[in-house]
Amino acid sequence: MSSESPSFLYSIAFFVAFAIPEALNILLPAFGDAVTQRRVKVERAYPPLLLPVIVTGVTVEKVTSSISPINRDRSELPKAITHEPPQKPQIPIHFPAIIDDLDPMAKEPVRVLVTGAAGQIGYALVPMIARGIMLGADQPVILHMLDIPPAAEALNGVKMELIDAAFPLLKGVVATTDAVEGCTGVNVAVMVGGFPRKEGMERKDVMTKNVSIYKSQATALEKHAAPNCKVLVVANPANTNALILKEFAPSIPEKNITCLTRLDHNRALGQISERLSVPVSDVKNVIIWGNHSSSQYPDVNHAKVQTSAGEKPVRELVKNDEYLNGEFITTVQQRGAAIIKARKLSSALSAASSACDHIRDWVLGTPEGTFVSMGVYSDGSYDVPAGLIYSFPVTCRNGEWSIVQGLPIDEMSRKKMDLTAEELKEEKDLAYSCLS
Ligand code: NAX
Repeated sequence: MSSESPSFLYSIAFFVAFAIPEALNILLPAFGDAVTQRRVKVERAYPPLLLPVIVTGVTVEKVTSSISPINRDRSELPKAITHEPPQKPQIPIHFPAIIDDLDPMAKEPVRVLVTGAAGQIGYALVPMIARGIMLGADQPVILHMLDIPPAAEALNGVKMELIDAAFPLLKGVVATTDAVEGCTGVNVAVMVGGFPRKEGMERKDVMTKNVSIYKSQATALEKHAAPNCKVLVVANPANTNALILKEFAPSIPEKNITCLTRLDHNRALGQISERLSVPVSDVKNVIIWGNHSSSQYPDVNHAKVQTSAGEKPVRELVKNDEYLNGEFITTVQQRGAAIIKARKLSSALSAASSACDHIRDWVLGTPEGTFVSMGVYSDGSYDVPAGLIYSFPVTCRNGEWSIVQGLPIDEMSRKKMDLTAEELKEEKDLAYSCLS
């Protein structure tokens, strides 16, 4: 074999790339982990080099993007390579870190539907999704935007702006007024479109309009969305719209239909952060119980703050139960109205951001030891009537939420939780009366 021949050069390359690190891998376990990670990158970049690796007895579990982009939990991410027999525990490799510098767009795009996309929340939400705030900075998306015919021109304007923004993760935009086209193949549906209450309208009239919208969109989603599509209802009355959607899309698992109370949850975190002058990221585990309305119960009894001396209960740090049981609760309950008063428009950027938080945590999981609030189908936990869409504390893992169990509930909380459940029962009855 001449020193210029390709096979000679190939052998040298193989020796430097694998044989030396492999020897060190056996001798120095810590170095071995770094080698393993590096090798994954090399293999993805230069598949022909796999052959000599296999010849030397190394088993390759190829890193692929075949994990369903939705329902993927960080803990499920593949361990990229294992030696046979395994000599030492393998360190799970963070998937995005591996593909980042080689092929950041390797994943299949996820289709995300936003209804009411020409409205003000839609306008704030779609760029967040296209930037990766909802599903991650390495997750390509195709946006489906649905609105009604009178908003078609404005919707097209939003589409033009999305194109002009040249978002690298955005692989396509469907802008339509046809519910079937809008719902076809979607993996995530964020239902923002709805009929707002106008001056002089009875509650029942608004409910009738929204029931009919959610009934027909439920049917379109059930027939045309991707299997296991995750649904988040934002439009008000959010809990009851979600319930109607669930009723008219019986083949969509009830676990996949939720409503947004994360905005209220984030508002509660924000109030505690302001009160204690601590970063909002240091506050966790507030709870919104019940309806996304002024009857909701923002509860700090289980909330904690990260301090230099470890985690401390919010009540211990605030040292003012009168505030926490009074002004704090009404401020969170009335925050939407305060925004309207100040802006002459309802919350949009905070609603859009909270919708991203809701889906992100649902799909990618909540951090260890942290719970968040989601409007979900009640199974009777905490003696909340089963069959309502009620906001509970939840944790998320493997693309599924679970209600946090076993939190002690004091007498004041019980009353407030029952009150908001009562309102939801009335809304449910009203919605059903609109159907008949
Ligand atoms: P906008 O009035 O700005 O936008 C609503 C959009 O929905 C409009 O473009 C309208 O044409 C469209 N629409 C109406 N009927 C539709 C249908 N059948 N199919 C598709 N699109 C339809 O309202 P915006 O400020 O964006 O608020 C949207 C909804 O979010 C409202 O119902 C609002 O009450 C609700 N909110 C819910 C929050 C929550 O935390 N759950 C907080 C923010 C917000 O108040």
